[in-house]
Amino acid sequence: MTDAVTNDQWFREAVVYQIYPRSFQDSNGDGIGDLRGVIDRLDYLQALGIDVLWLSPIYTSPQDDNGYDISDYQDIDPTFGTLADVDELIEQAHARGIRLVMDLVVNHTSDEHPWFVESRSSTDNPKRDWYWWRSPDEHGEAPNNWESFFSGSVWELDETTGEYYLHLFSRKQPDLNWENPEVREAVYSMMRWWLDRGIDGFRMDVINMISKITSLPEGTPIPGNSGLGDGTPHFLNGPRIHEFLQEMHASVFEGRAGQLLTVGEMPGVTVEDAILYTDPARHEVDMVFQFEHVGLDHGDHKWDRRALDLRELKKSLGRWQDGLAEVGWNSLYWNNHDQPRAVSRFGSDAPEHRVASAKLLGTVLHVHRGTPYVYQGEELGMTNVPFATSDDFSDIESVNYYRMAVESGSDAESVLANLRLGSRDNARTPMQWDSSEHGGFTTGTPWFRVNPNYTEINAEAAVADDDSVFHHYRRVIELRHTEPAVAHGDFHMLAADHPTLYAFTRRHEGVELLVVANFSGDELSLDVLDDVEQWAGSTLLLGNVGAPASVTAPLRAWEARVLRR
Ligand code: ISL
Ligand code: CA
Repeated sequence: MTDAVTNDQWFREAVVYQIYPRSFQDSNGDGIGDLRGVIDRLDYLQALGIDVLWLSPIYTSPQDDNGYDISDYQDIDPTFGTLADVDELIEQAHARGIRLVMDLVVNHTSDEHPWFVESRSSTDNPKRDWYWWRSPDEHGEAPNNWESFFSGSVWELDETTGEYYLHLFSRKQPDLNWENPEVREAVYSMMRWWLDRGIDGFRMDVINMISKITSLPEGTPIPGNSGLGDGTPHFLNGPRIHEFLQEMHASVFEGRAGQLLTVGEMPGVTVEDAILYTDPARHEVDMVFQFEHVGLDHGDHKWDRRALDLRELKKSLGRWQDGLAEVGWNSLYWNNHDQPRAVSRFGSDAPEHRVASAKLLGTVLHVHRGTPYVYQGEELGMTNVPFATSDDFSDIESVNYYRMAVESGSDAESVLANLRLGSRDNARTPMQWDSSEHGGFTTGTPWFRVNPNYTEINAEAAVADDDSVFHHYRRVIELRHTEPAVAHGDFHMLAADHPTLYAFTRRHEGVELLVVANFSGDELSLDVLDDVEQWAGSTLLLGNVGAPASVTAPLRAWEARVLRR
């Protein structure tokens, strides 16, 4: 830790690794990853050099949305293990210098959570107001036209009382009513309980959706979408969101010893919002996940995919770098459990380019200013999956989209093509550990088929090969720990209008770094940079395709270099 970092900004030098427990490592042969499996792989994570582990939800859950539908926040789903396993994981992680961050899913619960079971039981139940109940409109229909993130209306009619409840996600994920102070205190007290148990913070699921405009106004109609509308302006970054986050901070985090981490997952967040959310003086969250760069290859809807223009990507990420340069802090990610695989999306998964482009992506991302996140398998260059038919998909979002799109007359083949590119299932196939059956993920039948390329792309092979994507990630993570300019330097984008060159500098206390990366399979001269000859005598800190003829030589296919002077 350098002097430049105050204790509560420790995360500027940290790298986070995300585990999707269901797909990481099965330890008991039931085909589903579990906590014991995570414990067994901690040495692997330590070798990679990461500082923080973020676990996707492991709480008791009917698994309608793979654990993002929680029916008991203070217990572990038997699929994953027990509270004793979590205690052991905390201890074993801490023993290796790794902090543990848990997923916090409190915009909604499961419909099987006792709070909701009570709430739906009658209109005068004390927990009725813990969720969003509304009478049918004057035509006996849903209270408004909002479309759910998982297709269809956000409203579900409940027979018990003849009223509708709101669910922004699946009908098994009813939204909690944060207007009710009892709800908020119940959540804060649960969070304190987890911190007391020894965890080091939370990744907060869709946390910028908890404050809604309480009149729930109609959304703007979505063309061709059977009467549904876009409700997001009425619940993203809503009127009381900053108040709620500050209250949470005061009630849960204030005065706690230790180095905690809070990251808010915030679809639709702007740079201006993010400055407010992450300004340390405002005591809200340490950083946010923003979605701008992962929306650039979407059309009007997530499922209309279009080609990514590198200039757009640089413009977007560059604007976030500039916007949070003085106040606040960025999260940096290409991948998570909701996104297709980075190498297939931003790089090239063609056999001749996969390794180089996966390393290039790691290099570019990790040398930005912000805290980088590695999603399981990204450090191996794991790719998208060759899904054949609609039966090959598992995720509720993909399954619902396919059904509704085909029902409403879309061509099944083009729907499938969109799914192959955009489905969250691309990220959710099991981790590829070795070349044995099912990639070493399980000795039983895996809950989800392993990507057939596991025989070639797997951790065992990568760890044994010093030239692998794994060792490149290890080196770039190490760079954040050893080269202060990576964690603390300023950021300056170069050649913003170039279609294939990603180039920027970082400066810190008399040191300057230059990152140059060729997002193409063609050779690329660096002459397009104004003062490239000034870098001729600089040191090559990191490269990805073997020694170049000189530090300023033309970049080969998917080559990336980090220079220092
Ligand atoms: O992947 C998405 C759908 O296109 C995103 O909109 C995603 O649903 C959104 O980022 C919120 O994600 C989080 O909350 C969801 C859960 O399904 C995701 O896995 C989680 O990361 C509901 O809890
Ligand atoms: Ca298991």
